[in-house]
Amino acid sequence: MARSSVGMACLLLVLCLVVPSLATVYTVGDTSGWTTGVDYSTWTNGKTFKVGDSLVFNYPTTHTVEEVSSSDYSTCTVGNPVTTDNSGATTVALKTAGTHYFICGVIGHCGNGMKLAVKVESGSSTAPSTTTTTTNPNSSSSWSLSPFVAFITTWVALFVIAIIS
Ligand SMILES: [Cu+2]
Repeated sequence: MARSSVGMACLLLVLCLVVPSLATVYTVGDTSGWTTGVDYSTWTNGKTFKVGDSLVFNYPTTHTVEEVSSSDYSTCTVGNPVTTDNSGATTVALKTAGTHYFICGVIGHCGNGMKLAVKVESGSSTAPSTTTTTTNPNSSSSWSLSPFVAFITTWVALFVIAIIS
């Protein structure tokens, strides 16, 4: 009996450690991908981006993905990127909080809508202040338990198991 309790406790512990680390992967523009004529500010509406999430840009190689400064984003200035890629499938890990700016490096494309600003929140914040927390089918936000909650849950579970056995 004691052995099965320990096994159960270990299983719960593993679950509680794994679940919060599941990060959301966002496909930019969803089925439209990364292209001209899409309003990416509409696409970001209602989405809460957190540190650890990532963006996937899918596009024909006639486009590029460049992370740029906020001023280059505003003015659609190409040729001065922080990072650039033209592989056709670019995954960008959102590693830091703050707003990240992406444009297409092909002249004229940024002006035609290929500009994306993503506001990234630190992973520890659970209550987004401005974004409405409507249920979004595209994001698995229900999985993003904070590590602290997981930690407490784990120890409560262990305590209960200890009492029962
Ligand atoms: Cu382009």
